[in-house]
Amino acid sequence: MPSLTAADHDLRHDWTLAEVQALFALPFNDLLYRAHSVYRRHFDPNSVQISTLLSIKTGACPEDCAYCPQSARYHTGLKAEKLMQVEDVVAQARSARDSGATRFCMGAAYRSPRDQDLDHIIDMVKAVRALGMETCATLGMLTPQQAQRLAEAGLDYYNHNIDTSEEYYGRIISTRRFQERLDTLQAVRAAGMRVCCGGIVGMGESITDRARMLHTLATLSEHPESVPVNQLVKVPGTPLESADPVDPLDFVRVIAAARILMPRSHVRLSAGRAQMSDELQALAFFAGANSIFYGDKLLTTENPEQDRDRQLLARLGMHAEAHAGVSARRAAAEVSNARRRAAT
Ligand code: SAM
Ligand code: DTB
Ligand code: SF4
Repeated sequence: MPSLTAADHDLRHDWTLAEVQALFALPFNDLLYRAHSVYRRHFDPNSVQISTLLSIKTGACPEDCAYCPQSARYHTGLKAEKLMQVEDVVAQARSARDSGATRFCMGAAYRSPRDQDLDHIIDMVKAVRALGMETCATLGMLTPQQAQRLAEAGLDYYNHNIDTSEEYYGRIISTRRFQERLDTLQAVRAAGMRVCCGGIVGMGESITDRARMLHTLATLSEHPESVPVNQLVKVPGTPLESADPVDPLDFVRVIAAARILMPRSHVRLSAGRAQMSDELQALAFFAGANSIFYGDKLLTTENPEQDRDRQLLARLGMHAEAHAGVSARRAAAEVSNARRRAAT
């Protein structure tokens, strides 16, 4: 019988909460050393997966998520917009592809989509896929039938975040239960789509809450293929507008712990990068983050400008990860363009 390698031993689904808490209690350098060692056994540490987001339906959401500028309950000055036309979405996806993104993520401010909206979104998924990009959508809660329809349309990933620990969830959202998030994740898996699921750091949660959130993800029977770690973007008008800032080193600890717990997943350094220094982002990449949102906007808030990101990746000697449908040649050309721009 072939013997198991260290990489095989890294992958576990039976983590205890005490083990996860012990990771958070490690001295920073010990945690980073361990995370980076795991990272190198599973990935090229100089490669980063690049996604671009588009808000296809903005604002007027009936949910009360305390972090979210799109909830109808808060006065954030955001202009609500109806579901976009398919051709406008395709034009944005093409431009994201031409800038180097390999995955296009369509976000809608729904509690759950209506079936007639889903018809329209399915047309978007098919059209974006036809551009040779991976597709992702985040539309709120899905029924098993809706998940099945999206999977049949060719949707590659579904994003649905648990956001925080089950224990802290009620402090952030009162209009749905944590278990409902898990039910949708189950429906997405059963339909055969890949899962993108993570959370937010900086909502006043304790370190134990962060450990519990990662413990929930790392003990799913299959780890999410993509784990976005968002730093709260404090939007004026939301209940969390004045939340205490996160210690940047504590943010990196969450990335490192996610890397160790889910070694084969892409860990995304997600929202909040516009508020981070290049050095902090570099540390997050060292700790095992290997995916970013690229483009000047997230859904409704700012992301770093594309030029700043190109320069950062070039300074770090990092390159865009190609996916099967996108030629490695185009990704390489993108990196050499970025290097050229950074040098000028
Ligand atoms: N309505 C759908 C839902 O809630 O699943 C999809 C869109 S929602 C905007 C997607 C995710 O964005 C949320 O689950 C949350 O993790 C993240 N998010 C929203 N507002 C944020 C903020 N101000 N800072 C950081 N992350 C945020
Ligand atoms: C995720 O975890 N973060 C993204 C994406 N998945 C959908 C959204 C971040 C939103 C930040 C606030 C905004 O721009 O509205
Ligand atoms: Fe609505 Fe999603 Fe924002 Fe919650 S996070 S208010 S469900 S758009």
